[in-house]
Amino acid sequence: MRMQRFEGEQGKWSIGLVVLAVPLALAILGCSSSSGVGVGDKGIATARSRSIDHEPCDLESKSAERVDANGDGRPDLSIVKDGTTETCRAADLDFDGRIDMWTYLDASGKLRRREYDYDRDGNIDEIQLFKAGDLAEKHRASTPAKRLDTWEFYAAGRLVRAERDSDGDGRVDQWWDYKTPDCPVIRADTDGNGEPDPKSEVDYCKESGYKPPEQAVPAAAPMLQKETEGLPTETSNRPEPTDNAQPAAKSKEASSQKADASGQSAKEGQPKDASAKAGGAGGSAKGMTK
Ligand SMILES: [Ca+2]
Ligand SMILES: [Ca+2]
Ligand SMILES: [Ca+2]
Ligand SMILES: [Ca+2]
Repeated sequence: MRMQRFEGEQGKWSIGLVVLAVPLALAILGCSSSSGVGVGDKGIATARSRSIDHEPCDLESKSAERVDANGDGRPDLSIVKDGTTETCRAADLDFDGRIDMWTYLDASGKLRRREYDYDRDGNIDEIQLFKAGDLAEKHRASTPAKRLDTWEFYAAGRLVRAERDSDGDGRVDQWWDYKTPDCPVIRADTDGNGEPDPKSEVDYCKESGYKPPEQAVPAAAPMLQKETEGLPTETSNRPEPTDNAQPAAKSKEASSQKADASGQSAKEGQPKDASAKAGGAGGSAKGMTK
């Protein structure tokens, strides 16, 4: 629910963005780096800095240009320059007196960074980093905890992979690979060793039967949207890698046999076996959840 609002706000602001920041739209070069990244034995990120670091942009600078777009007497857009070159700008897109978007340019005027406050609480919720003018990374705080928990990586404008710290302990515990835009393969660290568990892999579209709507959601949305829909992520209905349909069917059968068997389990070998089977299936499912 919350993320829906999140994306809605983003959509709304992109209108303001067009109005206020069109001159910034073209960009070729940028620089970015991910700080505080821990890398595991297999070369994957296992930890990331959760702190949301606002990059300074001196709005009080003498040379800053201030624009009062709605004529209410306070500036809604401040443009900070180094000499004649713009270095950063801050925009209050909804005129509530709080800055919603910060934009940073490199020395040649190319877009290199953006920061957004989507929910208007004065805290940055998302940092975007650009390389060669293209979106390369989004670092997001998807909860009100004022901490980063989601790191998205883009190539050619498309979300290709994401990392999540779903429990807020500073360790990455989900790795989402978007081989196609709407069908991530999700791996999770459920045993707490900091690396994806071999059996944790979930092909989202295969297992949920989800068919992505054509162009219905922005490229960044699917991962978060799916979560809010409560559809399987790392926790539920995880089949064995060998056969998709089998484990669910087996488990169902086993549990119904277990129900039948209640009260007569000692008499016959068969129900006892089914009961054990059910226990086994339950145990394996449990092992895959956190
Ligand atoms: Ca104003
Ligand atoms: Ca605002
Ligand atoms: Ca915020
Ligand atoms: Ca974690």
